[in-house]
Amino acid sequence: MRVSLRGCLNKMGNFRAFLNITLVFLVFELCLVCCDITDGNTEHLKREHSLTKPYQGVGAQWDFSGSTLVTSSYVRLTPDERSKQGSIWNIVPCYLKDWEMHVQFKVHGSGKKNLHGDGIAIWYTKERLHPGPVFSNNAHFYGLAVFIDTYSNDDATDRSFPYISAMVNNGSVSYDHGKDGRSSELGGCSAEIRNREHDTYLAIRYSKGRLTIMVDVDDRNEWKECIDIGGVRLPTGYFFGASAATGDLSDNHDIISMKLYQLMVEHTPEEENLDWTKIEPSVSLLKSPKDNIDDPTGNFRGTPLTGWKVFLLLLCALLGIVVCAVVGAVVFQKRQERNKRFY
Ligand SMILES: *[C@@H]1O[C@H](CO)[C@@H](O)[C@H](O)[C@H]1NC(C)=O
Ligand SMILES: [Ca+2]
Repeated sequence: MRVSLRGCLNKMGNFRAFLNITLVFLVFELCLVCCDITDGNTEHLKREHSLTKPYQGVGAQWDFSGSTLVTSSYVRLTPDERSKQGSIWNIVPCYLKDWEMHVQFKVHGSGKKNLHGDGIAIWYTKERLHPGPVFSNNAHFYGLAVFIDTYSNDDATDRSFPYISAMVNNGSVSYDHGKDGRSSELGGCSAEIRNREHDTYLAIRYSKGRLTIMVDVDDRNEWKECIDIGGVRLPTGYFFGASAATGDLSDNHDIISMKLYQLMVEHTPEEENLDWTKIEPSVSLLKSPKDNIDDPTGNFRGTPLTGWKVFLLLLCALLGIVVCAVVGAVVFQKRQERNKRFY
């Protein structure tokens, strides 16, 4: 009798170990599934600020101006011809505090090395459809500009082109086209984006005062950091746009897509209560612009653990605990019953 009781208890022990392992796996799988949902990020895509193939019905959300030509597979800001200027502008102002813009683009043409230009600019500005000399847009702009500059206007330059750079302006500074904007740039990097067989991408992330620009131009499906600086202040209520220009030299400047994602980031109540539309575009440069990368005011590196993710993780944990409790209770009850039978 005693022996068989111990045998039974041993079996119960094995069964519990098995159950425990199963449970751990179950909870693990559950968390994986939960996490997958947010990693896809698709639920944060903001259609009203995005431009995607085949561009049907986007006329309600985007203005196309100048030489811009819309086909079903690309939006061509300029053809590979001299003295063309084209732009596209989102009609809907953006009131998101934290966002990430993914731009899929293609710059291509028949020009040989260094005989092509001028490039594309991506904008987040107060004004829209305001023509000027900076990649066909206004030089005294308010807001953020990211330049994909394919032609080196400054002969003395030591950097290799195409060159990607960023600038924040409050209307007081003029982009110096002759110097490729060097005096006003916040940072930049060279990127071989022209006449590539594969697609090229640029990502602009603005969150908690941190501006991060990443490129994916080598067809490896991974972002490479180009610019990452803190202390950047941009208001809400500005407009996204893209523009391009050709001069004596030219290229096809194509936008394939612009996708805006909302980033789920917590803000303090004080931050929430501010009127974000009143913010003056500025950058607090603690050191020289390029050394500004370790500014502690922004903490937005890598994949953020967004509010949504935290919620899902907590939900997973809670589900795990509930499942554990229920199974534990059932096992306990079964065991009590068996024990009763033996005594
Ligand atoms: C605009 O920027 C310039 C230079 O960065 C600065 O001197 C000026 O104070 C700014 N103006 C406002 C209104 O913030
Ligand atoms: Ca240039």
